[in-house]
Amino acid sequence: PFLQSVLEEPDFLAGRVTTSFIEERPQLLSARVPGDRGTKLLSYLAHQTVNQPYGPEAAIKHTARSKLPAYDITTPIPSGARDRLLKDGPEAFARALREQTAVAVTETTMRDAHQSLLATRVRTRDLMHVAPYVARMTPQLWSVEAWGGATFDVALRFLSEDPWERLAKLRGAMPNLPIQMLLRGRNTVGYTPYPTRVTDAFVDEAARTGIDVFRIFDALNDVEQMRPAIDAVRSTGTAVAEVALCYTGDLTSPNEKLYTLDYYLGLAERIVDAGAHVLAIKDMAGLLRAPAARTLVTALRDRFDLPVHLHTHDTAGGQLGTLLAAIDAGVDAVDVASASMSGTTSQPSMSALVAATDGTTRATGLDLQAVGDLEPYWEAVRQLYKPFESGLPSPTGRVYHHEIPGGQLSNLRQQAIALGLGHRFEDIEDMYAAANAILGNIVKVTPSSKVVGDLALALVGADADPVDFEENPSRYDIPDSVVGFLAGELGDPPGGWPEPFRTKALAGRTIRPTVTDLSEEDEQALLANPGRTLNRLLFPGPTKDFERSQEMYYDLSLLSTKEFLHGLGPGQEHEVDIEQGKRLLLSFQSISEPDERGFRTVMCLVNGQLRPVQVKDES
Ligand code: PYR
Repeated sequence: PFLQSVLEEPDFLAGRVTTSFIEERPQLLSARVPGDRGTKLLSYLAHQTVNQPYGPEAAIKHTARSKLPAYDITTPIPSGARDRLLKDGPEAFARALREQTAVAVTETTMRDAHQSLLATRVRTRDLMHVAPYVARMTPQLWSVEAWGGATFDVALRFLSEDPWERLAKLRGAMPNLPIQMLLRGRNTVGYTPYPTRVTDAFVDEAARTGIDVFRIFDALNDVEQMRPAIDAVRSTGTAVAEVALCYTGDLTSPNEKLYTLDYYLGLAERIVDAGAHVLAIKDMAGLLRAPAARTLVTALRDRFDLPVHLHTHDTAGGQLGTLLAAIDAGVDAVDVASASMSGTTSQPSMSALVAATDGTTRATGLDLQAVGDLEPYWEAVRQLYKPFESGLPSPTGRVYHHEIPGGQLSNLRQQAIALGLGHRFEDIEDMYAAANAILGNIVKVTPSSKVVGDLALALVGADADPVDFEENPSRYDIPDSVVGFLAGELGDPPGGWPEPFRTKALAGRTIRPTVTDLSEEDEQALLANPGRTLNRLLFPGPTKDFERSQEMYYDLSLLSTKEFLHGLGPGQEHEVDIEQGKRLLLSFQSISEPDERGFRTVMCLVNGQLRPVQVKDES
């Protein structure tokens, strides 16, 4: 590569070569780096090619990009809700939402839809290909939910991507649309509480990088657990604090004793007092039936002057009905996903919502044709990520019994399969309901849902009788998350603690201490490099894995998703734009039999030059 760079040097080509030629051109010596980058990427690709961790690639003839709409994205971006937010500020922006007639729409495909259908695996480049189209073809959106929730740790853990870079890129591509994130209160984007200082730094950095709307919730509906996040968002002065009440149970049922209308109104009052700009109903499992939506939305809007934003999952298949009932009752905004990424554990379909409200006073303003034109791209993206499909082929009414949130239902199936319990999934669903009852009929959403799920898997795995477990918990291994929950790590559950079970279960167990302060070194690091430091503070292990992957394989986000998942296809030449104007052509010629240590030699070609790469066969 060094020789090649010299041969391409303009002065060299023009014959202007002196003895100080190299000293004056240090870049020629660092020109070894592109070669290294190519080899690093090749090592990864060769590994995927040999080991096929995601199985053989689907025989798809087209690329996802070929399914992008026929729309000229060099045209100027129309103005949108973000322009109004920047001009008017969060209070007036929220007030305008409450005053508008059209039902406002949040598009969740870039976050919750793929979190709930494809194990959160959609990569930044697949979001970035469509983002300029979303900005131009659906400028009427109130917001695009594109960050937070599980996307943060999945980026570090499985995609070798820095979540902050994703946000910055999306911000650049959709300057007219508010980007919304899901923030788990004190748990930020993690699974246990972090010090308030971490929440503050996280919110600041997220707002600075591109978040306009923070949807904040707490997994036990404990307002105190959300307060630091609400304060942090309010003190940005520019971002919207949308605060959620998590919906569970069935408020229209005469048998509902805990999660009643009074419960939700009391909770909403505390949320409003805490300083919310927008009130969200977060129906994470899709339990909010149409009549309950009507009752709840009407009551919330009668009692408070904040706008109400409804989020649901279509697990049982009927949630468009819930959205329409809520719209009739005056709900101000709703969440939907592109039709090809909607339904079952995801949100209801955007096309269906637009079609159902067009011609009414509450029409969304979105163009049904434009919304439909974006669907083939997402359908093609979904094909690419087929290895991560949840395995839930159809709606399920069993959700009204087990109450498993959409995002978890798909995950739990995969966890069950990994534990060899895939064939007993219905037992796990039943045990989840039993575990919830034992833990005190709690709100179930990340991370409290993980607590219930961990317990259900442990009990089914141990063939335990839930009645015996409840009576004699000291005789059982209890997952750490469950012990932490019972110790109060996540806050206090709405129905109080289940006694005497709790005391019996905690007796003699080690409780992990909660960290409330940061070290002086971490404080300094937060000032110097907030994004990188937050990655480390929130997810030390995955951040290390991410950094190691960057060292070993360079920047994997440069690879197309087909290459990233399946490696190099036989007889195919892959183009990788390693930097502006620098393209590598990669292919492989042959793969040897494994040697005595189990290594295969993959004969690769980089821009026509042969490069043998050794790969351990792990298959
Ligand atoms: C999350 O916390 O990621 C959810 O989607 C609830």
